[in-house]
Parts: sequence; C-alpha cells; structure tokens
Amino acid sequence: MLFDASAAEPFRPALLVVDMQEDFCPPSGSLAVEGGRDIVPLINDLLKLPFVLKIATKDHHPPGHVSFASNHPGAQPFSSTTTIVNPANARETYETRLWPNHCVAGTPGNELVPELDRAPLDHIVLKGRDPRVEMYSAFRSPLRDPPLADAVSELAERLTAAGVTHVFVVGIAGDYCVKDTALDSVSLGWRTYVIEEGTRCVGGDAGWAETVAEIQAKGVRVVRAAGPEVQS
Ligand code: VGL
Ligand code: ZN
Repeated sequence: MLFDASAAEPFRPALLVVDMQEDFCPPSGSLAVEGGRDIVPLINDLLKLPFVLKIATKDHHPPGHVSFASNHPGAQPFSSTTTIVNPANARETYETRLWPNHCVAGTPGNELVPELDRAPLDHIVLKGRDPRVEMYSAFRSPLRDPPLADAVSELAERLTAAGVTHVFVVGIAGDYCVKDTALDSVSLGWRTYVIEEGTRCVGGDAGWAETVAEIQAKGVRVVRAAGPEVQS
C-alpha cells in the first residue's frame, strides 16, 4: 500500500506529476505516448491524498531546442541522435535522442491536459528551458560540470524546504522524464517511488520493463497504487 510506511520513521511524502501535457497525449500530441491520457483519473485520485507537497512539472522548450530533430539538418525524429556538449566545459558531452517539436512555450501542446485536477497542486515546475541542453529530469540536466543555470530547477529546494522524506512519481514518459526524475530524486537522498499504473512509456510495455529493472537497480522502488512492491 502507498501509505504503509513504518511508523518508526518520519513520513512526509511529496507527489510529483511529471509532464502531463497535451503534446505527450493522444489523440493530437506531437510526441503522444500511448495511453498517456488514461492515467489522469488515477493521478487525480492520488492528488486527493495528504501529500505534504503536490508538484506538477512541465516540459517547457523554446522553439530552438536542441532536442528537436527539426533543428538538426537531415535528422529524423525518434531515429536520430545528437551529441550535446556542455557550453561551459567541452569535455562533458552526451548523446541524446531527437524528437518532434514538442511542448514549445506558448503553444497548445505545452498545456497541462485539462482533465488533470490542478486545484490541489502547490507548484508547477518548468524544465527544459535552456535551448542548449536536454532535461528529462525535473531536477537538473545531465550536464553537471558545471551545471547550467537554466537547467537546474527549484524542485530540490522546494522538497527540502517542505521537509519531504519520500517522493512519489507519476506521469509521462515513464522511460524518459519519470525515470530520470526518479533517479535524481533517489540520488539526492529522497526515498523514491514510481507508481506503476501512474505512468506510460514512449517504448510501451517493453520500455517500462527495461526502466523498472534499471531504476530498481539504482534504488527506486516501483509500487502499485494498491498492492505490494513490484519485483522484476
Ligand atoms: C520527455 C521526450 C522529450 C518526457 C520530454 O517528458 O518524458 N520525453 N522531452
Ligand atoms: Zn522535451
């Protein structure tokens, strides 16, 4: 059960609702994840629980964002990759997948889906604002040496200020932003859970199976909204 933590330890849970935006949902999202909209009723139910902090995140890109295939001549969305170099340290690089244009600031695709209940949300955290870097994690970009100011969000500060001990993550996409957000959460010291029925993956069920194995190996717990921990 979600709220079955042992009474002996402090339990101040936060809920992170990752990127429940039009562009990630059928029928018309530019980067629609199958079943993305179907998880909203469960998320709305979770938002009724007494989390000490309820935060939604939004992917919030400028039109010139490095993750858009359209910004790389000859590149194809989904199949091409590009190398990202830290503008402040050319030795730090990583390879990243290219996508259709998505979640551009000021466009309808950037909006949270209207079915999501916003009233319980304490904050909306924007990520991916720096055109130079991909930012799947809602905490910070993978470029950390040094970190780019526009690619570090206020999320960690908000969790710390609220005395959060446990972080529960739901949303889209399970194999990208949910995954990286959960991995950063655990590496920053929070006990971290992903709720299985509360996410959907770009890579479908196979993408989720791979993600579960990877995040569990790194200390993230995968739970079901009603049920025991998931074993991989
Ligand atoms: C995401 C691909 C590109 C996500 C964001 O929210 O998982 N995926 N940008
Ligand atoms: Zn994005």
